Amino acid sequence: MAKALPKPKCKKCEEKCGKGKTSPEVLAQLEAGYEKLVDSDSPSMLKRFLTKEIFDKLKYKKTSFGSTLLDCIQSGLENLDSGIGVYAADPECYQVFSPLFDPIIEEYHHVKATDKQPASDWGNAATFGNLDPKGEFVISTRVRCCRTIKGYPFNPCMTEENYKDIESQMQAALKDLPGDLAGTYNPLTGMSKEVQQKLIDDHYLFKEGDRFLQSANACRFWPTGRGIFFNQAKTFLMWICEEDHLRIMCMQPGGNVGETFKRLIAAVAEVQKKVTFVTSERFGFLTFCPTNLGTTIRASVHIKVPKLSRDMDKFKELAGKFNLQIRGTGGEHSDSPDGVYDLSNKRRLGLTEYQCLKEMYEGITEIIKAEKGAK
Ligand code: ADP
Ligand code: DAR
Repeated sequence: MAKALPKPKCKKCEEKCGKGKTSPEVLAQLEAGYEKLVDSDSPSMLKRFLTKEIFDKLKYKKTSFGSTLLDCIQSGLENLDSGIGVYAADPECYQVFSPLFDPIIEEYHHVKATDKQPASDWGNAATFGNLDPKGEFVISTRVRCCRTIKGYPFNPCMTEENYKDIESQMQAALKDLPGDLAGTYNPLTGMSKEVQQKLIDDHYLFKEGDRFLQSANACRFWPTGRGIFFNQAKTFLMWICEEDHLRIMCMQPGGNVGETFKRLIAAVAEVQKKVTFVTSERFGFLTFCPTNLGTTIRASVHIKVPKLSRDMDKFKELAGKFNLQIRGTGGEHSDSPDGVYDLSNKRRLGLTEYQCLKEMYEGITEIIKAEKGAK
């Protein structure tokens, strides 16, 4: 596991950091929320894996940051339509609340709790060509990864100072990047609503007000410390302090996965010269959400599959066969009005960066074959 980060100075966390049991107020919220969850038909992994035995075992526990079980599950308690329903409120949560996190991680990433994350291996990006040279199906390609910066807790335990410090550290780190990586940092503070909405509509910027993140206390002090860096061509972008401290991504029109991935490899190599990331032997790169642990890579295409998407149950089954996840084109929890879908690798832990890309590349190749052959 990563070395314990310095204790946070935020008031909220200091209140919680007090020794001794979880406060009566938190316990009452936990009991009431858990009862509602058990009585619900929530599809979340939280509902499936938080048995009464595990709940009773974890409800009094606290991390050295003062995070409680409630801090980890309140998003899933408040949003019963969650798919997962849990976040690690700080890096220690994966250990302190492992009876809940471990089965979720094992099922989501198809790994065993005893597995160790393989060493980073980005492989040779040139192995991947263009998925759709004729441009019949693939509209655009994006590859992203997440990073936690050493010395800072996760969103729910961050102070306003923490947000400002990360933002200024990254502004300095992103100045004078070489070649086509050079670009500008655009803080959300002071950004006009029109500019912000255009960046969101063009799929560059994260949405605001995600209810799952809000319930997880990941949006405090908004928009302080939040922003987006992009190069001139907007083929290399970085989100600062959205769900994770950093989201590093490359994207471009068309299906040239190799080119997109090659640029991301170069971008990560430049950033890591200036910023120290938090990693763990078991989980690789640590992230706020357990679905992003390990390589943290999500490689996606926006793809036109009008025939396959006529029968969504069959489409989901086919995508699942290749460990692909289907999303709407407006990002997570969005739908697809026009038969265009966001297809990406689902697994990120227990395999290397190269293997994530390979799983996506081979899966999308099969999806295109199936779309061509569909009636
Ligand atoms: P994340 O990949 O970090 O989980 P989301 O799924 O929320 O982020 O997507 C964030 C934004 O990235 C959304 O606007 C989404 O449309 C855009 N996006 C994701 N994949 C692609 C892609 N292949 N082409 C274009 N935009 C994409
Ligand atoms: N709201 C969470 C999201 C799960 C994965 N996506 C992330 N981390 N952005 C859910 O349980 O649906």
